Amino acid sequence: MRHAPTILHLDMDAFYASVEQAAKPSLRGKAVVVGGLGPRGVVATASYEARTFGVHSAMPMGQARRLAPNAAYLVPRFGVYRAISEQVMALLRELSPLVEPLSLDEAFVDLEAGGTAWDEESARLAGNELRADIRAVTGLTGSVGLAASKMLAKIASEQAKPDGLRVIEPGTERALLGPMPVRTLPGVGPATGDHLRRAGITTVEELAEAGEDELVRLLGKAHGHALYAMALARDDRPVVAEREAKSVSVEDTYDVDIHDRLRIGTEVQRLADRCVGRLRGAGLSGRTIVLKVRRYDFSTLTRSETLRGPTDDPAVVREAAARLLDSVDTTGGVRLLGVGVSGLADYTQEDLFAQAMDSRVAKTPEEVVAEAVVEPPEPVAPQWRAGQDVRHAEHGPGWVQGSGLGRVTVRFETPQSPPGRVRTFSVDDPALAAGEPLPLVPDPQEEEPGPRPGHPADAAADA
Ligand code: TTP
Ligand code: MG
Ligand code: MG
Repeated sequence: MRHAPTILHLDMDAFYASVEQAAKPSLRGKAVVVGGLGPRGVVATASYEARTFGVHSAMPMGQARRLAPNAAYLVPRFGVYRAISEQVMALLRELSPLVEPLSLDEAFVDLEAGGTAWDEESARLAGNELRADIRAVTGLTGSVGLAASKMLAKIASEQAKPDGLRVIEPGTERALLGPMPVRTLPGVGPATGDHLRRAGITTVEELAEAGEDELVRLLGKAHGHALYAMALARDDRPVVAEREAKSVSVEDTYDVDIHDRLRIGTEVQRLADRCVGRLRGAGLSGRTIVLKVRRYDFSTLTRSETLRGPTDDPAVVREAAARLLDSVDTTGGVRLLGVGVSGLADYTQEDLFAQAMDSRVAKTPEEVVAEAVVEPPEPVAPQWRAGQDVRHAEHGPGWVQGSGLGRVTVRFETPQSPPGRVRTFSVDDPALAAGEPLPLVPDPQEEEPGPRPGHPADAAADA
């Protein structure tokens, strides 16, 4: 392990909610909840103001509304979050070629590999400059953790939240980790956490005290061994730049094509178990389960299913693989079967991007590599959804504050305007149309913000 805190972990603060507050001046300093607004919707995230009411990610939306009835409830605008994520990742890549994104709002950076930092002082400086740059470019805050390992850098950024920076000095790691829950460690998902709790192990200290042999007995060789090392704060995992490398899969080719459907099913279950073994051994969990089938005629199919959150649970992977197999025609026989998990995280997080689809699975285009995959039909969205960008022919840009009973309420404000006024229209008012998201930070090339005579975007102001 290195001796200087030169692994940086960045995580944006209340990411989706902060973006919405930056875009919508009337929501700044207010309780904001972003998530699925349908009957089975869940909270994606809540602003820090909303968290004081107890609202948090993954909570059913109904419960959030009871806890914080006056909060603003908004649908996610993924396109905007993705664009800001790219700006943040670009700033990270200026610090080092070794940047490992974990999600839209989060990444590891190896500062030493980039020559940006070599000791505590230079690391701290780089972290502070990064935070300032992120604020200047995106208008948002992020928290930075610095440590000598990935595991501790992530813990440090969590402790720095919100809008902070924390350094964990090499040598102090074990004392810090000891009292923390086992779920703090990478590779301890809900399933492993339950398993350990039943064995009476709830803290990292108890994990270390249990000893390596006991952990291997409880969790198997690879996983037990890896977890024991983590409990002692030994974490040598490198920061890995390629996301593509982040999948784990196993496959078998059969000498004789298998025709028996039951036998194919058993083989898939066996492969799923082996795949989870590899996954756990690497201290990983993943969201996307992939099934590969090569048929007697060498035609090869891939089917995938993306779960709501990363898993390291063999039962979950087995079930998903079995569901995928159901959709594959194997008459004629198969000569190769494979099971893989991608969309990996080195920790387990209830990730609920999928809730917007109101189903337990969601497929995103790049994850579905199959010929002839049948996409679920697009849900018929209500015309106006709270949080959505709109533009009115006369009043200009705004966002939907609410709709119902044939009316839609729009607040007319932009990221650079003061809090705006609300107006109500008929839902089919021809002057109202879906709008484009506006940049959170004004383009530095542009002059003072304000009406630009003759500029089409400001026609309303001129009128
Ligand atoms: P997080 O970084 O876990 O949370 P956060 O950025 O909202 O708040 P914090 O300051 O504690 O980091 O997740 C980043 C985004 O991912 C979050 O804004 C919304 C989305 N997300 C979900 O959609 N579902 C989830 O369960 C979680 C945890 C996050
Ligand atoms: Mg975050
Ligand atoms: Mg995050």
